[in-house]
Amino acid sequence: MPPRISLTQYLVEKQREKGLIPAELRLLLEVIARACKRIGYAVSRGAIDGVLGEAGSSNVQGEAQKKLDVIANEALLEANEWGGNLAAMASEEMDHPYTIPNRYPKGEFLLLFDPLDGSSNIDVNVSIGTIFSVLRLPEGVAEPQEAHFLQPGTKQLAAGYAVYGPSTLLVLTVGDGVACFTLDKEIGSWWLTVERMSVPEQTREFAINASNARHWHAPVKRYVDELLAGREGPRGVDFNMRWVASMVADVHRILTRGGVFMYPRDNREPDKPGKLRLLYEANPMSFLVEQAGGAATNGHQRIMEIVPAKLHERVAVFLGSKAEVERVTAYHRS
Ligand code: P6P
Repeated sequence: MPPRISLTQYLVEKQREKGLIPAELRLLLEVIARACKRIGYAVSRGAIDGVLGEAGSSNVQGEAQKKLDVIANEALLEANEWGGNLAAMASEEMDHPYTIPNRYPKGEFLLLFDPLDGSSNIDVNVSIGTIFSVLRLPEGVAEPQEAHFLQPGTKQLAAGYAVYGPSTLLVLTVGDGVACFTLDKEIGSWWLTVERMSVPEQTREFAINASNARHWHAPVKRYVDELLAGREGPRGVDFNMRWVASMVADVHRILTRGGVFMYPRDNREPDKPGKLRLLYEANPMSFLVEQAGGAATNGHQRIMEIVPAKLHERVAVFLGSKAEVERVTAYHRS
């Protein structure tokens, strides 16, 4: 058995051989990975440590926070505030960006995260995860403001997620493909277990919350109806459906074996562009999927080219196997 490569070695090699990431970014990614270990441990303790259930508070989205949402958010803040790599952080769980306290040095990066995605699955023991995205603070900015986070996804330096499932995995891109690391809980190391994840261009599997079907716009209804018609319909083959309701789990399945993930805007709230957040859910996942050979649009354009107007902006999401994303996007144009 060849020696396993650790996350640290993988990042040092990206830094040294490809000059892809400066040492400060490598250090930041290692701190994030360490925080994810801590979050995964808290998640695994569940009822034993009394961390299930509601926190009794709500977040900027007006959603009731779970205790573990708050624990995960605090774990990422505490792990990242002192290292000197970051200028500020933004989280689904905080109304406004968190500026690094003056007692610590500020760095050149901005970190955005959904500390615990899929919270509705926490209390029923279904996989959940942490999603993160790294941007560079614009040149010459001394005091980071919300506006400095409003960069298109193409500006991301790195993105990834941890999935707390049967295994605890870390999936990461720094712009040179997508790697998957598995946590060895005995010694606390992240071992490289998939060097280059790849999304098959074709798929027979789709993911959408079908309970919203009566609210979908026509292009989505046409696309999904054709999938449901299977071999008797225009597609001529049968399709399978999965919906975990944890974006991290659904995206990991797609990065592993292909598929198309959809969370479209619909008529429930016509003014709402979608449910998922652009900056710390759709953009990092789009970066990963594109780096793995897939595609990601909002039905009309590449998600990573959208210039955000607000920190907690929402967006429609169609991502995964390129042939299917291109088809459902084409239906929006016709
Ligand atoms: P629904 C979890 O709350 C989340 O933000 C994503 O992780 C997931 O894909 C989606 O919402 C599930 O939404 O409406 O099916 O519960």
